[in-house]
Parts: sequence; C-alpha cells; structure tokens
Amino acid sequence: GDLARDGQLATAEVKPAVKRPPLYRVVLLNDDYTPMDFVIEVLMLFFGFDEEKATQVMLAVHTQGKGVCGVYTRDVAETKAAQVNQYSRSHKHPLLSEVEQVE
Ligand code: TYC
Repeated sequence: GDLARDGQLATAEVKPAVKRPPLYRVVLLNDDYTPMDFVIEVLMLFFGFDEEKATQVMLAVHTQGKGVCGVYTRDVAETKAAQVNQYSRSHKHPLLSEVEQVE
C-alpha cells in the first residue's frame, strides 16, 4: 500500500501481511526389525496414503535408508512424528520418524 498517501511512513510499498510459514518434513528411518506391513499401516494411518502409495514409500525407505512421508507446518509435523514414534513403541517396533526443516 501507499503509506505516504495513508499518512504513515514515507515508504511507497509495504509487504502484505500474509506470509507462508516455515515447512518441515516428516522423515521415516529404515531399521532391520520393523515388519514391512507395520510400516505400511503407519503410512496409511498417520499420513493418509492408500496401500499402493504406502508400499512405494515403505520400499523407498527400506532401500534408501530414509524417506519423506510428508511436508507440514511445524506443529503438525512434530505431532505426526510423535504419533508415529509412540505407536511404534507401543507395538514394540523400533520404527522412528524425525522432523527436519525444509530449507
Ligand atoms: N527394513 C525393514 C524390514 O526389512 C522394513 C522397514 C521399512 C523398516 C521402512 C522401517 O522405515 C522402515 N523388515
């Protein structure tokens, strides 16, 4: 907006008061023990994948060591990662997820 005209600062333009929040990846880590079917279930339950897509993501993590499950705002990413880790622990599997900031 034109602040000189608005009677505020002598600056022609200001940023609109709308800004995209920082984004965070929820990453799933491979391990040697968690059953593949359990990983697929987690991906469907907490990230909304259908079975085919969940299988693809699981196999990508299995072969590449880690993989992105989704990209969210910080609170959502932290909540999903905590839910995955709690659910895995409660089922006695070592499956872990982490959160990393998107640069
Ligand atoms: N590597 C596991 C197995 O062979 C499967 C697995 C995939 C575990 C993805 C964790 O995030 C993971 N049973």
